[in-house]
Amino acid sequence: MKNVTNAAEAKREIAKLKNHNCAEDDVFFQAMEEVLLSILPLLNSDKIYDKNEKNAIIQRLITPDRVIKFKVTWLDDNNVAQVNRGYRVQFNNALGPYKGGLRFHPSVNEGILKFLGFEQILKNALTGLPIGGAKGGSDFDPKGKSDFEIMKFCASFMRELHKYIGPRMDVPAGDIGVGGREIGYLFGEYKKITSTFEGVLTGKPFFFGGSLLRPEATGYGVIYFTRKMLELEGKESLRDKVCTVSGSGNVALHAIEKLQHLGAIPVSCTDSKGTIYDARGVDLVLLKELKLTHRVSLEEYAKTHPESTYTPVSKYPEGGHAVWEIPCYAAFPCATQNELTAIDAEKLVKNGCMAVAEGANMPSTTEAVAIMLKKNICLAPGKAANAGGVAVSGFEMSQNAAMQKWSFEELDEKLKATMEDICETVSSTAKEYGASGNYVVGANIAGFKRVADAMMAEGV
Ligand code: NDP
Ligand code: 2IT
Repeated sequence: MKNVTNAAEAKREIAKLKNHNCAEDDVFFQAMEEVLLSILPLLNSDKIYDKNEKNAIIQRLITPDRVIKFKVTWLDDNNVAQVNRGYRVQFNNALGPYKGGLRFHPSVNEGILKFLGFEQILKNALTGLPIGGAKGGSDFDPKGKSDFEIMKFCASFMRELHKYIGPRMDVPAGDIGVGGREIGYLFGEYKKITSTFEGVLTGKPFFFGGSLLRPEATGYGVIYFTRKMLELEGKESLRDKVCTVSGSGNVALHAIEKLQHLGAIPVSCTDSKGTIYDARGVDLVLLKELKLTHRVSLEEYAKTHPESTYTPVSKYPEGGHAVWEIPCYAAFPCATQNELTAIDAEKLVKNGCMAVAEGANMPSTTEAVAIMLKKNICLAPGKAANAGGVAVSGFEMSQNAAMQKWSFEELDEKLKATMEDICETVSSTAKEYGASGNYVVGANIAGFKRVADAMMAEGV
């Protein structure tokens, strides 16, 4: 891709690329198109990134270093053989070892992992830590599986994955469907195969090499980022404000927790089956018990709190989501990609929402992003707002390498400083390139520059 200096040229180049990829790549193109279109102010003003044809920097950035695909076979509790697909997309290691989560969800395919790996390159660059970008996972569905089945699946997945990872090569972590339990089983198998106890995975349970604050890091980080963004944009703080959150997994639970610490009133959560709206504020103790201990549907929440409302997904008209209809000061999509559509964005605007901070990766559709930016909602893109998770993963790598354990308070201070630093960098970069207040442009340019500079310095 050469001489891309305007939107039409960028779109033409993307259309050409599409011919060489598969149908599963829709979300990958969505992520790539957002980045390429929003870095145009940089490409136009600093010709070394684009006009210097010798570098082919964009073409190199959007092509993964390698995509590893493998078969995962395991025996279920009835001793019946099961087969899944495993993947690791090692996208770019210009800044450091490949780093990024593993997702276990029936929807997982190569296109989704390419989109996530691509986003991870720029996100990891924004943290300022020496980590490259990757993502992996499987179409395995952990829901309804026994602990023993999860263990057998993880062991089988690692029997293949271990060949491609290492503390200086590629360091996976969690994502949807992969938490401390799964990381524990994956780590146990890696240790058995290689006879080494090393920081090859992050998000490990604390008592064998994990970092304090890693479970909380992504959710807390989103709120630290939002607090700083509201301050920089001269908006009112989150205190006493009604906020909506989607998801009820790792990111959502800790975003809700930090909102409560700051005196905000998070009133919602969702899962794949429905939405809870609890106007008095979410009962986080109950929610954690339902989701972390019992792993049951949110319908159970309404049984304990009949004054809350449960809206099943099936009862909601196509193209919109009940959670974004609730009037709020700030909204936090923390479940999955494309969960906030144009219809939802219009509702947020109509209800006077001031800020949207993405805890999930690419939760807003392209159309929703355009609407929110046009209507001056402060939009914190996922690659900046949710970078706290991978940042504390980076801190876990440091602790493992130095055989040390840092305190919760020390890590929390570092997380806060990292999120505020990312926010300031993103904001000042947007200003520098004539897009003041546009955090999407700021995040993409700031992340891209760091990676592109390293790639050029390292040669072709
Ligand atoms: P979890 O598996 O802990 O929770 C995921 C939540 O999202 C669950 O409530 C789940 O509902 C819901 N969800 C998942 N898929 C869908 C879907 N297709 N439709 C509707 N709801 C869905 O994952 P995390 O909290 O870790 O991840 C959430 C998001 O945050 C993802 O986009 C992830 O990539 C991103 N992220 C995660 C980080 C981390 O450190 N964990 C770091 C940065 C970003 P149900 O249980 O019913 O499936
Ligand atoms: O999307 C993400 O940043 C993650 N799932 C966390 C990655 C990591 O390596 O901690």
